[in-house]
Amino acid sequence: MGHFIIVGILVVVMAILTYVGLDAAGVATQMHPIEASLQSVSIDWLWNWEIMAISFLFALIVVPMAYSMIVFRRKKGDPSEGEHFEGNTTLEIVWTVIPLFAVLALAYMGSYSLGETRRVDPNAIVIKVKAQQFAWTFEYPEYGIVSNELHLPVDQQVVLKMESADVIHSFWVPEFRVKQDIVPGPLTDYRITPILVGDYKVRCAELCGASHAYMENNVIVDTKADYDAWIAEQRAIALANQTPEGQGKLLTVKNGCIGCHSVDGAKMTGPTWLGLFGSNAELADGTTVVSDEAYITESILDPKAKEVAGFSPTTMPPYTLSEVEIANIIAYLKTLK
Ligand code: HEC
Ligand SMILES: [Cu+2]
Repeated sequence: MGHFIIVGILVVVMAILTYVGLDAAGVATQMHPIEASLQSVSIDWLWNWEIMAISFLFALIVVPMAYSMIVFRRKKGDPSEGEHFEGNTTLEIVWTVIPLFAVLALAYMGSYSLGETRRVDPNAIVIKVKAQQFAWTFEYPEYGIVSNELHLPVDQQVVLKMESADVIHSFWVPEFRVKQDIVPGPLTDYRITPILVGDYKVRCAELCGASHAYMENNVIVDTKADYDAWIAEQRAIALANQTPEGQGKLLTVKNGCIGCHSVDGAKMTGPTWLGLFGSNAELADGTTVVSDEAYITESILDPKAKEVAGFSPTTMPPYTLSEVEIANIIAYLKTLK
């Protein structure tokens, strides 16, 4: 009996030390970024319980093993065999029933946490998310707004209706914890209830091609007042954008062009659009061509036709846009001087 008491105490001490050690190493709690959504709270709760269970199970295995090896090791000059056992029914029942309850408890906690992260609020705001190589686009159908920044009001559930234009992408804001793949074809629902005002980033968590690493956009959790102000501002912009230039600009956001092209002279995956119209484009074969309507139209419909020096023509996908849409984009490009 004495051995059991000693081992029992050692297991408890070891379990606590393991947990404290894991925590100090950042595994238990500090490993996570801040909790910025309601969903992250139940996920972190489950995580923490699992780290505690792991610490205890580790102690439960390692302590009796080490204790037996030290305390019951063979004495000097004792050549006898160990005692022979023919099974122990009590022990077998105990080590079947206890793990059974442990697994059931974990299953319950897992389902509970999953249920919490999927809890549906009927008043959730609907926002459409489009993922494509290599940009995110956010549409607020209620207001006719399209944006490449995702603004969310704090303490209000939003349901993101997500779709992919090409390959598999994955929506991931680490501070929100929950992550959701976006597969071409079906619309995928994803619910978040932000609880902390701040600036975050969504990044694509599914390797989706050459510029996958740049597929990140700003996610801003606003106070209710700031959110309303942003919506009003964006609606005003959307109204002003009824012009061809405005429509063209919107198209470059909607189609993800600005994921590869800057409008301020910065070099990204593709050439900048600043001063593009009317300039001489230097091609990889050493010739130059004037960037007029015909050249730009060709560049959009068939990017491989002419290769701009210093860029790979294979990175830009060919687009099927109507004549009017292309005219609008060109009208917008003309404004970028
Ligand atoms: C995946 C990145 C990517 C996306 C998305 C993209 N482009 Fe490009 N674009 C490029 C690259 C790289 C080049 C240069 C190589 C070439 O000539 O094809 C280029 C070239 C161009 C050119 C010729 C530029 C010059 O300097 O001569 C135009 C015009 C253009 N793109 C317009 C668009 C439009 C409009 C869209 C959206 C409808 C778009 N691009 C989307 C990568 C991209
Ligand atoms: Cu992606």
